[in-house]
Amino acid sequence: MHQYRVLSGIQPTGEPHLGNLLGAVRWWVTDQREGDCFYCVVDLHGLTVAGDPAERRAASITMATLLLAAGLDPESCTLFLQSHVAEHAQMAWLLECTASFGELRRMTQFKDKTAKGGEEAARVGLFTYPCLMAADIVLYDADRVPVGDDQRQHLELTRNLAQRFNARYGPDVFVVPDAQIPPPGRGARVMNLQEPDRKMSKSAGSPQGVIGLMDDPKDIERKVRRAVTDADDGPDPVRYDPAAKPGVSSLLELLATLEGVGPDDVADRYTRYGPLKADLAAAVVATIEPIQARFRELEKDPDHVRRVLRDGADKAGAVAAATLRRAYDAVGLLPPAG
Ligand code: AQP
Repeated sequence: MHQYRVLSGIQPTGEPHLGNLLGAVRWWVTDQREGDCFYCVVDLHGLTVAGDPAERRAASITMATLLLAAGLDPESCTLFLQSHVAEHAQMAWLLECTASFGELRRMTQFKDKTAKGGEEAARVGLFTYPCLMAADIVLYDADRVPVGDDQRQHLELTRNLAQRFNARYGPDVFVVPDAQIPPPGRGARVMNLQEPDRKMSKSAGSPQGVIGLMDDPKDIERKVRRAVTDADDGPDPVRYDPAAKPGVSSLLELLATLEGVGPDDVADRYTRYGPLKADLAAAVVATIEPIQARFRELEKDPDHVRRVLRDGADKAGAVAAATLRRAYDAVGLLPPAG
């Protein structure tokens, strides 16, 4: 019997990066041994931005393959594609009718993602996407949601929506989930190596500062070697001081996260940037290379990955259907005659 229920997801938009791995996916791998875990490639979320249909299809399979390569075991967790379980979109509507326009307007990710193109051109789905994310979570009665720090606000919204719904329609309709965010400096917010004030992202920021999980080891070494550091002040420039030295501090956080120690402990071992960068590059390559090797094996058999997703959707769909029916009954939607 599992102690707790987990739900988390990742968008198949762009190439996943070290931030996705350290902020979320590696926790998924750990949790699958103890929790009843549902992991979802959230392809519907990907529709909030433009994309080519053929590329979308390929990206979904690639992302699922990569998650298996990173260590998800279909015997220990349920891996599925969001669009294979129709209840996600249906539940999202209930939550759009629970959320207020004002609170969605306050979501910083919407503001960030519309900053460049403007609100006029933004898809409505980009605005309502936090309700779909909340639907993903409540459908599975998830107690825990392992995510990076950038999702903190969306998780808070999910909790508010679940509590509001329960207050209106019955105390036990939804489980109110907790965000499971890595501790600060331990992968919660991996920064872009070229822009240490901005998180590493699939879609924004300097590509030279993003370490992709499929990057060639030589590229990883180059990106780490060229990572922005701070002015070389004094005899011991390698200090952990995120406010005054954001560049070197984010490198220290990365190496610390990979080694499972504190950033100050890592800083104590170095007096110059060069050796720190060399060790960091080696640690990143050592983490990513086995994932890439498994990916190359798994991608030879895409039918296997599709079967994993089909079986996952069967299992996820049964749970989701029961929760949706419970929510429909609670709000007063008449069931079809039996
Ligand atoms: N830089 C990061 N550090 C730590 N965790 C991160 N995550 C994302 N970036 C970092 C976490 O990865 C999970 C999956 O993210 P997502 O695919 O849902 O997309 P996102 O959060 O919007 O991240 P991206 O990479 O910036 O994607 P795009 O560009 O597609 O929007 C989440 O748990 C997230 O917190």
